[in-house]
Amino acid sequence: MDDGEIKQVEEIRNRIGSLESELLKQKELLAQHAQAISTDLAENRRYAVSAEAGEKDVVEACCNSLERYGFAVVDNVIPVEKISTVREEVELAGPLIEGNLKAIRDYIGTNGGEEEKRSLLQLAQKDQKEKLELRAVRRRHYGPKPPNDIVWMPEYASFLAHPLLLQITQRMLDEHLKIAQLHLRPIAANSSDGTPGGFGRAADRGRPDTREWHTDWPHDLSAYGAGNAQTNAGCIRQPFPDVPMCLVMIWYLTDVDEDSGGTWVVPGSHRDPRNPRGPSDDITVSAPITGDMQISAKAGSVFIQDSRTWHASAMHNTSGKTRIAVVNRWCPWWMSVDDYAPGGTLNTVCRPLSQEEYSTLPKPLQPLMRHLCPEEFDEIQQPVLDRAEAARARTAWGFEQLRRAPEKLRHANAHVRVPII
Ligand SMILES: O=C(O)CCC(=O)C(=O)O
Ligand SMILES: [Fe+2]
Repeated sequence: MDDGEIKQVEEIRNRIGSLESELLKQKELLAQHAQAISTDLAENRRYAVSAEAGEKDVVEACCNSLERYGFAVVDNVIPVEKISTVREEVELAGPLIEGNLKAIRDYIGTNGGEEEKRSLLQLAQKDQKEKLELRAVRRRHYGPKPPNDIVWMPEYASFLAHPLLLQITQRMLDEHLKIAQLHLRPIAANSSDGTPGGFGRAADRGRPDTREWHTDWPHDLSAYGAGNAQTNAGCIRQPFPDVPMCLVMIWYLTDVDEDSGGTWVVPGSHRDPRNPRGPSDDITVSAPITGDMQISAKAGSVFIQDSRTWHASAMHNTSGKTRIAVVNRWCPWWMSVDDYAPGGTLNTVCRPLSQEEYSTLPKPLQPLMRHLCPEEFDEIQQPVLDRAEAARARTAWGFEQLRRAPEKLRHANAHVRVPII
């Protein structure tokens, strides 16, 4: 490089630097309007679109909302005439799931480490003597787990792989998807004995001005098990890369708003480098944040959020009715959804399915849950295969050029320039 070119490069780099700091300044200015933007967003439900709006419009609106705010709602996913059937099924499933978990907990007891509990459950599953519902997991030598909650909810299963949700998730994440977790998330109503409604420990509940901010796996900083290697499921390190890695769906089966368990969110937080649980981020997890808002949606709607979005379950519910909801976490094939937490026999991560349970799932749901069935070979799925096939063909074409006219290769990539910033 001669002196002139060195100077030119420096000028361009300085210009890029000042554009970047100008961008930061404008973002800080925008943050001053967070409350107003958020109030407008909540009042006008600008994050929501009806499933009946037409496929292209729904997918477009939903992906735009996810990109800008970090969340979206698709209204009317479950047809009105089906909602009570699904809700009743989920209400019945709750005690079955909890009853099974309690029986497992009673069986393994509170003494001993995770390794002992794991071996105990391995034996229990083998002799099938105890009245415990347990299923083998895909990984060899790992302990069995309670079955995936979906086995108790066949009606709900018929909606889970809704074509609109599939399209939205495929566009945001990748074409081959896995449902990595699925669980119920009821929010209690105030009870007649005076126990306040809301999510969390009874002693912490009841106030509309408290929160339990967090982000979701794989962006859940405490990773379920925190400092315990047996139960830590892994967490992406801060600052999170600006890539959506998991979409969380909350299927509301009762109406939700400020009084009845609408999810709390901080719009735009999916792109903020801080985190409510971040040890160095100076945020109080239990306090409101300027610009926070609660989702409102009718039963049958699905709330979708980027796992990086700061959010919280409502710690109050004054509606007089339990909020009924099912949560699922959808990930691309490349997420390491079930590799860690060897002692996490009771966590909700990748609860397995027997082959029979898997084969009775609705056909469109099977590809999303195939990784949960140890007997199934979990192959890379079609659109991802097509991409690889296209890359193979392009590579072969390149070598074809080499064989045909190697002397022409010298300038073949002359148009390819990579900026070194
Ligand atoms: O209960 C809600 O509305 C939020 C649920 C939630 O944060 C979760 O399951 O990760
Ligand atoms: Fe969450």
